[in-house]
Amino acid sequence: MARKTKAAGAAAAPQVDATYSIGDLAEACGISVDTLRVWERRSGRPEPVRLPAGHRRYTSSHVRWLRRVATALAAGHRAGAAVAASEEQLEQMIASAAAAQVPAEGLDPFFDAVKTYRESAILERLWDGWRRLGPDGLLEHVLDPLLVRAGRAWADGDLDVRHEHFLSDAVEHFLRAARASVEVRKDGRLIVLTTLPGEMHGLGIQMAAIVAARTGWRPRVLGVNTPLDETVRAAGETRADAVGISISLHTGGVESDRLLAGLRERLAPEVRLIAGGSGARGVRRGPRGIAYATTLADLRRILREA
Ligand code: B12
Repeated sequence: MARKTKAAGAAAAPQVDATYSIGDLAEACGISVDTLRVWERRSGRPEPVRLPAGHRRYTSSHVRWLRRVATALAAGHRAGAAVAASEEQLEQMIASAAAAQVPAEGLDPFFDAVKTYRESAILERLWDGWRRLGPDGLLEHVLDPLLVRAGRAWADGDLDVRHEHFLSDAVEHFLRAARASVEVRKDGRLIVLTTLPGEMHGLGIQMAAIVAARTGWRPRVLGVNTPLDETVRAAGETRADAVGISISLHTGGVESDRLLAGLRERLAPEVRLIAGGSGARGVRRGPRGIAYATTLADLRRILREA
């Protein structure tokens, strides 16, 4: 991964894609216009760009920033603190919510194993968690915080790209093996799992596939970065009942909303479209006809009720 670019709670230069009215911004972030106005009055953020005629406009970086504020709120942080936070602090707020769930023995042994390239130690530890905490507990209380912390450690320079790639590969290895160990009902309903074009984060769909299989559904995983038409064709060919899309913090935003809306339009109306992942978080009002799953527990509920 490369270093982060600057995100914006402040106004961007007027010539930079300043295309959102406050209503558009509210719609894109799932935060009401009234709330946005209160925040701006109290803290000066989001600071709009002023057009020559005096109109206030917002940019896609405002959208991205506000969605992360919404994520921090969803994790239980106060609005005043989240809105005033620097980008780094906001990341920490989001990450600390997951870290609070970490089991007593902590995550350090994973990082020791990563830095010494001991894949078997990582896998043994994950299988041990699978047995002790159960699949749902392992996914939620170990893997989720582990990956959040890995992202944090990378951003802080405590984990190098090679180590982070090594960890991702070991986790993927584990998730595939774990899914193979779950008995899949032959008559279960079918869900196609993939990511949008441009999205390379694929561990979310591997996790969602385990949850689906354990809920009695048959998962079909297409991997990452799938063109919309290919996803639509796969859904038709498998006669899928649902399509699940994972959206990372990196790609979540207006463009992924646009792609999701396009996918919704092209899928047969009876096929459910479910979006999950931290990039889909905080969106309370995304494009129509899409169920947003903030957590794997949400996915379980949606699949059981479907
Ligand atoms: C591993 C990783 C990678 C790996 C992915 C490998 C792989 N096989 O997937 C690689 C190296 C490819 C990668 C690349 C990049 N990454 Co990266 N990556 C991560 C890391 C550490 C983990 C991602 C992950 O798998 N998380 C676990 C997922 C599953 O968690 P989740 O999204 O919260 O989802 C949960 C639920 O919502 C649910 N869920 C997930 N999916 C779904 C789907 C459905 C249908 C449902 C119902 C539920 C559901 O399950 C999860 C568990 O509860 C994160 C750190 C983090 N905080 O996530 C950074 C992170 C996402 N990456 C980041 C960045 C910047 C990048 C790059 C831009 C770096 C670069 N310049 O190359 C690229 C972008 C690639 C791209 N175009 O997508 C940033 C994004 C920051 C931001 N806010 O924009 C993060 C947050 C790291 C950080 N702290 O800065 N990355």
